[in-house]
Amino acid sequence: MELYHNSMSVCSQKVRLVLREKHLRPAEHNLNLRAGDSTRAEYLKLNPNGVVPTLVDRGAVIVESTVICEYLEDAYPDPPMRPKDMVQRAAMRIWTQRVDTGLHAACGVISFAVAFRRQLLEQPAEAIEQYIASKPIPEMRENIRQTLKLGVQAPQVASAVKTYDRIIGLMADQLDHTPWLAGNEYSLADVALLPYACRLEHLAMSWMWDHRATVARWLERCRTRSNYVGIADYLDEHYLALMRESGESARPALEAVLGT
Ligand SMILES: N[C@@H](CCC(=O)N[C@@H](CS)C(=O)NCC(=O)O)C(=O)O
Repeated sequence: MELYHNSMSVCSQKVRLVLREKHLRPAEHNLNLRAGDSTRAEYLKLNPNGVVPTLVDRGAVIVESTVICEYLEDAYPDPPMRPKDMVQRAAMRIWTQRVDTGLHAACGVISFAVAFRRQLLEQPAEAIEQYIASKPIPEMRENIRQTLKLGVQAPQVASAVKTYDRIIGLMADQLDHTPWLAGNEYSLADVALLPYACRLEHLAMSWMWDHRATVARWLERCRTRSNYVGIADYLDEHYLALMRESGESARPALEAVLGT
């Protein structure tokens, strides 16, 4: 089994949480996204969107982190990470869908506008253009262009912060009643949301759940599980410092979006 991933990428963290839960240790290819590793011709043959993660197992290439997690659950069902109860299983899939249809894009916009744009702005104009042009997904190119120019004042940022806030609100509504997002069992729903909560924490944005205590407690519960090494063992101090510092300076603008 081989995993193409990146240390701090949220989608890679999600897959590594599942791998560690199931005690699977694939050969790892840690791609440097800033150096363009994910858009090189060889890698595009595996993942035409030029993104991580990609799993190769028994000769099969699997892309899309949610699909990879479900594949791992089917192929390596022990320990189970889907609730036994059909209704809770449906609830689990609503959570993973929320990530795929809104939260992931919101996370990308916020992370780039607040922190990662600073890395790109250090590059010469030609290298910046080359980096943007190498992205196969048009929406990604447009978001990078806008947030590079306008930072947290880009229109995409306000809507991304609102998306995040709405989903954290939904998490709190659920976690007020059950310990885990899909009900009483830890599942792929918790795995799907955890990297996105950690990302906000790294960006010094945990103020978003200051008034939602059950979300903070859920996060602590997730962190005490042994599979959390799928995130913890890959944290990069340099990135963490950049995210924390830029998140602290962006806080007033981000809070203003929510009127707090
Ligand atoms: N829907 C995809 C999204 C993958 C994605 O956007 N991955 C990001 C990292 S989390 C990436 O590779 N971005 C390329 C870049 O930042 O250059 C999935 O869930 O696998």
